[in-house]
Amino acid sequence: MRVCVITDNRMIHENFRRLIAQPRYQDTVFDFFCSKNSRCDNENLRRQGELPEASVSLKEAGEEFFGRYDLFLSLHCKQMFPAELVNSRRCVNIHPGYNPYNRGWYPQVFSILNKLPVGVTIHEMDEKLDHGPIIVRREVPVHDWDTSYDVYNRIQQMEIQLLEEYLPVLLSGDYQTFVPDSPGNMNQEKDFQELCCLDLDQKVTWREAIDLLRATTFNGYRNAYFYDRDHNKIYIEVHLEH
Ligand code: 0FX
Repeated sequence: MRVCVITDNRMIHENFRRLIAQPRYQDTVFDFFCSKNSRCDNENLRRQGELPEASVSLKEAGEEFFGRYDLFLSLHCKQMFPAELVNSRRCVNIHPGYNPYNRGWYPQVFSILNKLPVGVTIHEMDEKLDHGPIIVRREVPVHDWDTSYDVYNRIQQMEIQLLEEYLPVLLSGDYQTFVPDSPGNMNQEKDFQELCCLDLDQKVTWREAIDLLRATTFNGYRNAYFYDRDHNKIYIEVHLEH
């Protein structure tokens, strides 16, 4: 069996490589790719070996490429899978969210704000974003003192755990799926950008203000900001202690 793995996330990439090194997967061939598109500036990470060396643009790749594989695995792949691919081959996505809630960009950010469940979903892919029959989904808790970073770390641990548990059946196809009752909701990158721009004159409760700050606090990223009187951009994050 030959599997095409596409990933743009170093943590999942590293852990998945470790997982498939187990003897039980030695008869399966895994080919790794990262995305080749404008969203991904993967050059440095590829050079350092943190992302796959080979890259692929699924929009440009045709039947010749698709036909090489029995299964496609999207492990945080930042490109849409084309209709011709999802409709002709088994394509499975692992998504850092609890479908169908807050599909799309940075689910934990939006779950901190709208209180919809968050977690991990492994699902078969269709033409819509983070959509398709669910193989397994598992929720992670969100505490009042969590930032986006805290919840994301919890989600990533859960992703590794679910991949360990489910990889054998993902390969064999021996699983049941279900379709959730509602299409849920979806967020895009621009929704996140809008959240980050704070309006100092907006009237909100303390609860809303703290939620917005913790939803945009993520170690290593400067997200939320406002403009001071001299039109300087001032970044802001929050520190919470339990
Ligand atoms: O790989 P990933 O964790 O996930 C994203 C989407 O959220 C997901 O729905 C999609 N299936 C996948 C292909 O791409 O994204 P990331 O590694 O770019 O970001 C991880 C976290 O970092 C994100 O949840 C929030 C935080 N972050 C990221 C950026 C780029 C920020 O707080 N600010 C940022 O500017």
